[in-house]
Parts: sequence; structure tokens; C-alpha cells
Amino acid sequence: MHIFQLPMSLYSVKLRLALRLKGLSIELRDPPGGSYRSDAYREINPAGTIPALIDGDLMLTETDSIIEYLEDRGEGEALFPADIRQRARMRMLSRWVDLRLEAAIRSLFGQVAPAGRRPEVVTSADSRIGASLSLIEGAMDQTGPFILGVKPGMADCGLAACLLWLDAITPPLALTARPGPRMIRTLAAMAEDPRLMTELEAYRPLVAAWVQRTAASGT
Ligand SMILES: N[C@@H](CCC(=O)N[C@@H](CS)C(=O)NCC(=O)O)C(=O)O
Repeated sequence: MHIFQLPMSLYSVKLRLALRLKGLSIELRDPPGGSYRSDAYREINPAGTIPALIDGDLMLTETDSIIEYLEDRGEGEALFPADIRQRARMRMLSRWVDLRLEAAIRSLFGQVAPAGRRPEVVTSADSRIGASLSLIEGAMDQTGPFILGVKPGMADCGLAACLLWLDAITPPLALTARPGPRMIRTLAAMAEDPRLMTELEAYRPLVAAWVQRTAASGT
């Protein structure tokens, strides 16, 4: 079994966080040709996104599908609660993180370089980020510290990756959206989890360097 992924990719770090939490060591490979845009990678994964998991003749994309496959194999630490209603909520929250929060954050990647920046795009995304953070915050476990209670799960992996990116792009774009008290509590709990911190502290400088380089560029 192996995973095609790239060090800088947000969804790749989400999967790497899940692997760390599960305690699974699966070989990580760059896509052939070094890019998800290569023809060789398209032949393996017609969707062209990373990450992708290869297990024999099984090719899986979509980070949550990969995490759920590993979960269903029953290996490593569980990233879902036992109760089926809570499991469903874990999926719902993970989709909110991906489809709302991550999408709004991603829409700002092209705005980090000052030259092409459009203030109305930044303002609109900032407001969508704020709305997504509030939506997720309102559905989080009241006592936490993680999204659905005392253990970090699939949705926490996506949230950690998104909040790291949000933190990095906030200064150059002067964003106003901020995590609320439950998410701040989650960040504090993540900072005390060596499995998460090992991955996040390796990732943070990559993102910071990209933001610094891009914000200083003329394009
Ligand atoms: N819904 C996908 C999104 C994955 C995704 O967008 N990955 C980015 C890199 S972080 C990518 O492959 N972008 C290339 C593209 O969309 O063509 C997932 O959950 O895995």
C-alpha cells in the first residue's frame, strides 16, 4: 500500500495527520513526474487530485474516503466515535470543514500575491470563512477539547490544516475571521498532542515560506 501526496498540499497534510493519529506508517510517494498535473499521474488517478491511496488494484481519491477506508480496515487508533449518530456527525463536520471552510481559504491562495489581488474577493472569502468557522464552532462538542469530544477525529485533521493556513494568510490579507473559543480550545489541545504537533510543526514552515515568497512577489 502507498499514498501519492505532496509535502505542501493541504489535503495531503490532512491525511498525514490522520495517519499520525492512527499510528499507521504507509509509504508516501510524490506523484510520478513530481506533480499531480503529470500525464503519468492522470493515468493512475483520473481525478488528478492528491492525495490518492493505492492498495493493490484499489485506487482511492478523496481524503475522507481514504481515511474511512483505513478506518474500516480496523487498523490503528479509531478516528470515529463508536455511536453511529456521532459517526454521522463526524462525517458532516468533516464535509463542512472541506466544502465550506477549506474552499473559502483556498479561494484566497491566488490573492496572496499583491499584484493580482482583488479586495472584493478577499472581503467575500473573509466573510465566508467567518461564517464557516461559526457554523462548525456551533456544532462542536461543548466540553471538547476536540470537535466531537475528548479524542481527535477525522474532522479535526481537516480543521487543523485549515487553521494553520488561515493563520498564515491572515497577516498579508488582513483577514478578520477568527476561530472562536471552542476552536481555540481545540488548538490548545492539538498543541499538547505530540502526534499532531510533529506533523504540524513540520508543515508550518513550508506554508510560511510559500506565503512569504508569494506575498513578496510581484505577481
Ligand atoms: N476533495 C479532494 C480535494 C483534494 C485536492 O483538492 N487536493 C489538491 C491539493 S491540496 C489538488 O490535488 N489540487 C489539484 C487539482 O484539483 O487539480 C480530497 O478531499 O482529497
